[in-house]
Amino acid sequence: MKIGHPLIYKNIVDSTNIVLRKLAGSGAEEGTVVWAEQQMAGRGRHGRGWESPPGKGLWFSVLLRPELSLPQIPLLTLVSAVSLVRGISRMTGFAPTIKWPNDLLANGKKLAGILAEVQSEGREIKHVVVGIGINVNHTLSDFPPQLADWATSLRLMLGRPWNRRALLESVLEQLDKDYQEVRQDGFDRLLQLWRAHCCMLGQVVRVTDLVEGTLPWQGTALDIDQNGALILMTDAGRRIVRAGDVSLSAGKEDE
Ligand code: BT5
Repeated sequence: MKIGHPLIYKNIVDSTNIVLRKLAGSGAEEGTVVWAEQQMAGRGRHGRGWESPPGKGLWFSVLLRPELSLPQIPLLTLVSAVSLVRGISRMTGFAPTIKWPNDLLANGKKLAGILAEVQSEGREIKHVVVGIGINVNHTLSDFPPQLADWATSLRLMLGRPWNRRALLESVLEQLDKDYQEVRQDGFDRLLQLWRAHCCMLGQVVRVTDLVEGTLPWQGTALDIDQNGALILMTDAGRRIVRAGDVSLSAGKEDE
């Protein structure tokens, strides 16, 4: 298998994750990628939306059929984030930073997001769809007002537009290399790279735990564990956060 083979292009879809999940159900091969010009119902985590206007970004999904256990699935989000950083920086010379669990940031603003959705039967993983959105050629006025302060694009960061097809190829090549490495040798080396590119380890952060549904924790982001969960040191001791939203400026509302 090779990530990006086949590469299926669509003009308008609801969500590339939904299109690919349907294809996966009818036997699409591992590595299949669906790439769309525009998403009418682009999705973030936990029922949130993802703005996906035509001509501005890369909105695509990758089909994986990994031999992992369910608790390990979040590792695929972390590895994908590393691949995105490497694929983007190879083409543009600019390396975004990673914010646990699924964001790429540039100048503190959101440049890209990842949504991994798993289909399982009992403990058996049928497939994982890894959806990736990268803001490429947006100018400020291309973002809706509620995102203007929080989102950015490669063009805004680097002062020039980028060829989206070439960027897609660079990112898919890196995703393929990194996924093959993980399959052969495990996650260790890529998680070390994740730590090196992460912008929040050692910092005081505020984390809303989306599994526990408790009030936000404040604490120092120590590390990630072997399943990609965030290890946080709070006044009340160590917390392991499996799914959450991190706010970098502790005490301030920025999510
Ligand atoms: C994510 O969720 O960041 C996951 C985004 C995944 C998008 C890709 S595009 C291809 C594939 N098909 C899909 O339908 N989805 C995937 P989360 O961490 O929950 O962040 C969502 C939040 O980001 C929203 O509530 C907004 O505040 C913000 N947001 C929405 N669109 C954005 C954009 N284009 N750029 C930056 N921030 C955005």
